[in-house]
Amino acid sequence: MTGGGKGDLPAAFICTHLTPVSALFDLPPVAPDGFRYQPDLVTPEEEEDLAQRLETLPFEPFLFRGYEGRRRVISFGLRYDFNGPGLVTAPPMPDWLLPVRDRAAALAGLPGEAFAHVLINEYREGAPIGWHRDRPVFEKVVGVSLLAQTIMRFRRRDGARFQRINVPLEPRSAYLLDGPARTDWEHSLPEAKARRFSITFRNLRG
Ligand SMILES: O=C(O)CCC(=O)C(=O)O
Repeated sequence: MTGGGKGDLPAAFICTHLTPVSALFDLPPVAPDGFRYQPDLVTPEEEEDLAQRLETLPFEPFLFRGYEGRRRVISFGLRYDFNGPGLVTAPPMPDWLLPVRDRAAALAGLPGEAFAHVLINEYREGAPIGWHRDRPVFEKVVGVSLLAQTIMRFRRRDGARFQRINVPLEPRSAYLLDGPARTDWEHSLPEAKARRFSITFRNLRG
């Protein structure tokens, strides 16, 4: 790394190593603690290639205890079944996902193989994801965004009110949910304005 100003630093470094401006001026935080953002985890060429491969997968509607969500999903490695058994075995991760998995794992400070589970979400226009925290059986989550921009909304109860933070997610970026961002805050996404895929990797809590 060259010794230039802050503009030379990768965004992920800035997020973790510099005092946020919000802390200096008593502004609301820009992201919950434990959230990390990495722009351009994949190149535009990789995004196109991944999107073409994802098109061919047999996505199914997300089912949650009799409720059918508008997003469609597919899992590899392990699958979390919300309709009874919980964690079950899923088909192995395809080879073409492994380079992205390894980069996602590096963002979480993990070896690639630690991400034993991937859930791929397909949001067609109008499909949201509601308020939730990921299942406690999982530890860290890294999500890779493809095709469309969205906003990750966070909320945390603060007495009778909610504290809220919105974080934009750009296509080809990745985010890490760890620490309080993972366990204290719920997250959701608004209805998609255009088709978006997210590739979300998770490791098992030790
Ligand atoms: O699409 C996203 O990036 C969010 C995915 C998510 O929250 C989940 O799969 O639980």
